[in-house]
Formats: sequence, structure tokens, C-alpha cells
Amino acid sequence: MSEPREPALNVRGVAVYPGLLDRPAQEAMVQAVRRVVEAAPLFRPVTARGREMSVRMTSAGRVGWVSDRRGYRYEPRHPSGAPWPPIPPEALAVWRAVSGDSADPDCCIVNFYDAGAKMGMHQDRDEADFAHPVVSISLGDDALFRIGNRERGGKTESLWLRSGDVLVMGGKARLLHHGIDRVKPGTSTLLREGGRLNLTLRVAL
Ligand SMILES: O=C(O)CCC(=O)C(=O)O
Repeated sequence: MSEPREPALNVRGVAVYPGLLDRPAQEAMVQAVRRVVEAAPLFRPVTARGREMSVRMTSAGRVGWVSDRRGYRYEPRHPSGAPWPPIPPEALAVWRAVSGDSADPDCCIVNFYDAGAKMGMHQDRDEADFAHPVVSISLGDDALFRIGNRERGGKTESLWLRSGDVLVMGGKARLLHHGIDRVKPGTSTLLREGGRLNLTLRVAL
């Protein structure tokens, strides 16, 4: 990982560090994610209304994020019943470099987007204390990230997130709506089978 400079971009208070992870750091992160996925396989969450999400997910840490007919929540175990694996040290190092938070995260959500996957506009609000930021790491294909407002609707701004980019949603940006409109296949050679991985680190409890 290169030394974090001042964020090169500030979009509505979201701090974006383009290319914070160089290629070797991205490759190490992918290996770390592979180990997480071996212990806690990706699954396709279902919304409370019974709709399958297009993104596949898993988690690492003391708790992981799950969604099913009972709704969204953090759980201490993967749906298989196994505890989540620990947060990879590579991801913790990114959090410590950019979060500005004295606490360490207790959850690292791993999202996998194949060519057709996206994530609708939402707020990250299942955590106990919004004083802690959310740190997000992009790996693999480019993704169109949309940032909105605290309230639903209104004008939005979009930016392409590329492999190795890191962003921090904290302070007044912590509860902004955001989502992924689409992923552009074939824009990165990082993942053998293509697609995009996103890691989001949070203090959930
Ligand atoms: O994939 C991304 O960059 C965004 C992920 C996200 O919004 C989330 O996990 O809440």
C-alpha cells in the first residue's frame, strides 16, 4: 500500500483515495479474500421482501452482515452456522491508514459483483454508532458508484471506482445514500474470472 496522501477527491464529504493499493497490494488482498471465502463461502442474500440480491456476499470479523426474510442484521455466524473468519490483516492495515478512527472494525463485508450485478441506493445504518466511518476497498473491474443524500432521492453524483481505490464515508458523509449502478466487465485483469470485489470495513457493534 502506498502512503495515504490527502484524499485526491472529496465527493460530498466522501474521501476517495484513487489507487491507494498498488498491484502487489491488490493481489495480496485478493489472496486474503480467497482465504475468507474458503472459510465462509459467498452466498446470495435475500431481501425481507424475498428478492434475491444480485451481489454475492460474505463477511469476516466478529460479526457478519446477513439478510433474509427476517430482514437485515449483523450475526456472529455465517448462514452455515460457522463463525466468520478473522478480518484479514491486509484489510485492517487499510482501515488503520485511512479511517482516522481509534477503534478497529469488527466486520468486513465482502461483496462480489459479476457482470450483471449491482447494488441499489441504500444507507449503511445497521451499525450501533455512526461516529465510526465505513471504509471501502475496490478490487477488479471498474464500478459506477453513485452518491446521494441523507434523505432518499434528490440529486446524485457518480464516479468510477477502479481496482485499488479506497474510500471513506465518515462524518457528514456517513449516512449518505450510495449504490453501485453497474460494473464494467473486462476493465481489470486482477481477478482471473473477472468481476469485482468490494470490501467494506465497519464498526458494527
Ligand atoms: O460495492 C461497493 O463499492 C459498495 C458496497 C456497499 O455500498 C455496501 O456494502 O454497503
